Amino acid sequence: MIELYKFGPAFGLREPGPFALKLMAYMRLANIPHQELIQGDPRKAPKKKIPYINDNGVEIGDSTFIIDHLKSKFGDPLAEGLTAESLAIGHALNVMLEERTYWAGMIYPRWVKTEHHKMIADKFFGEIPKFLRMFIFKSVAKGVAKSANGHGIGHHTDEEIFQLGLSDIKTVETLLGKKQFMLGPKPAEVDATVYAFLHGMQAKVFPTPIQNYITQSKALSAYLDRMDKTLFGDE
Ligand SMILES: N[C@@H](CCC(=O)N[C@@H](CS)C(=O)NCC(=O)O)C(=O)O
Repeated sequence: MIELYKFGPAFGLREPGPFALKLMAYMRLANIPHQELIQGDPRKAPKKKIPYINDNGVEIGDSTFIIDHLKSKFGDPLAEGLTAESLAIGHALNVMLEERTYWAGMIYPRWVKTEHHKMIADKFFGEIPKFLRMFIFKSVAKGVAKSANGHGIGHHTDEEIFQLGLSDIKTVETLLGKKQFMLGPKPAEVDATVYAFLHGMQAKVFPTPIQNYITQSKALSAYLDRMDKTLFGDE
């Protein structure tokens, strides 16, 4: 049985790591039998990031390469009936959410802004004694802020960052239109990504203009509910 390593539920989210949630969603949509296990330490992962899988003793990191591996083994049922153009739209959406929206809507409000640091530290670093916890957390958060500067997003103002993220979310909303799922009446691979990132950004515990937009949008909220039911039923 394939083992999927994730952080595990936190902050009222099914999974706080959007890439792990994307993979959980993909494996459910593609009906791939697997077991989900908790791994809170990304240093143990083959690419030093969560998620990763262990498939019969072979560890694979990075959600995109993991999905490529799963497709080579189980086929690509989620692409059935879709045109090359639809798949290209899915690909573009994937890259937008993973490479930009993620920074504006998740990394920046959770790690760079300081208002939620204590809560995150208590949740993720709860095993570290209290007197050391904030010290260690701050040094990790400093590293993340440095990555945000390396990415470029960290150099923008608060207003500019949320403006970028909001334009991405509005693009998702426009492309969804009145459809049930992003590319039509059935969920496709891109729905795993869209669901995972929207789910993470709508978290009440991290209020942002993006979080507010998603929760106020009837279409996006209904989409999230529909995806959640499809993936988890009444779980
Ligand atoms: N490209 C990777 C990104 C994974 C990723 O960024 N994971 C984050 C959590 S959302 C992580 O493990 N961060 C911990 C770290 O960098 O130490 C994928 O698609 O799996």
